[in-house]
Amino acid sequence: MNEIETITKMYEKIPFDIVDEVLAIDGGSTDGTIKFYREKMKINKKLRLLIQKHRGRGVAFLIGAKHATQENIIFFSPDGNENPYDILKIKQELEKGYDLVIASRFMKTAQSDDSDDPVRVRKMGNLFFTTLVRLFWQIKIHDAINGFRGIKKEKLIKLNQDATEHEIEFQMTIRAAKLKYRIKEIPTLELERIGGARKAQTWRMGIRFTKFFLKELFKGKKFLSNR
Ligand SMILES: Nc1nc2c(ncn2[C@@H]2O[C@H](COP(=O)(O)OP(=O)(O)OP(=O)(O)O)[C@@H](O)[C@H]2O)c(=O)[nH]1
Ligand SMILES: [Mg+2]
Repeated sequence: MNEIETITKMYEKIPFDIVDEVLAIDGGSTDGTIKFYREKMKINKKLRLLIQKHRGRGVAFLIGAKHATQENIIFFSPDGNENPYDILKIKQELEKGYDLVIASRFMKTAQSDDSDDPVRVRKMGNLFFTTLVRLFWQIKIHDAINGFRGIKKEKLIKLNQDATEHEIEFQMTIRAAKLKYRIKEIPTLELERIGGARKAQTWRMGIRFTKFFLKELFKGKKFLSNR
C-alpha cells in the first residue's frame, strides 16, 4: 500500500520464472501503485491485482489466501525490508514438505533492520512475543512475527484466520504451532525500508499483540470449528 518508490525498484527482482502466479493485494494506494500494476499486467500474464475494500495488512493476507490458486503461497511485502532472493529458498522448503516456512531475522546468521529503531524497541517486542510462543506452544522458533513466509494453502485455510492488521502473521504462527504443523525457519537479512511511510505504530502494535496473545491462549483450538 502506497509503496510506489519501492515497487518500481523491487518489481524486476520478483522471480516470476519460479512461481505460477503473483497476486498484488493493494490496500487502496493513491501514489500511482495501482496504475503501475495495471501497466505491468498488460504484459505479464502471471500478475493479478486485487484491491482491498477494507484496509489492513491482515485483510490483504486473507484476500491473498482466498484468491491464490496454487498449493504453496509465499507472502512478500514490497517495502524494501524483504529480500526477494529468499523467495526461492522459501519455495524449496515448502517443496520439501514443510507446512510453514518463516524467514527469520533473529537466527544466528540473520539480521533485522533496526535503522529506524535506535533503542531496539521493536526488536525487543519481536523477541518478547516470540518467546511467549516458544513457552506456551513449545516450538523452537526465533521469529514468530516476520511476515515474509510461505505456507501450504490447504494448511492456511485450516487456521481460519481473522486478524485484520499486523497481527496476522503472529496469529498464523500461533495457530500453526497449536496444530503441530511442520515449521521451518530460514535465516534472512532484513534490508532497510525504501521510501514509503511505515503503517505500523509500535505501541499500538504492542497493545494489539498482547490482546491477540491472550485471545489465542484462551481460544485453544476452538478456531477449528469457526467455519
Ligand atoms: N495491501 C496492504 N498492505 C499493507 C497494509 N498496511 C500495511 N501494508 C504493507 O505491509 C508492509 C509492512 O507494513 P508496515 O506498516 O510498513 O510495517 P513494517 O514493515 O513493520 O514497518 P517498517 O519497519 O517501517 O518496514 C508494507 O509493504 C505495507 O505497505 C494494508 O492495509 N494493505
Ligand atoms: Mg517493513
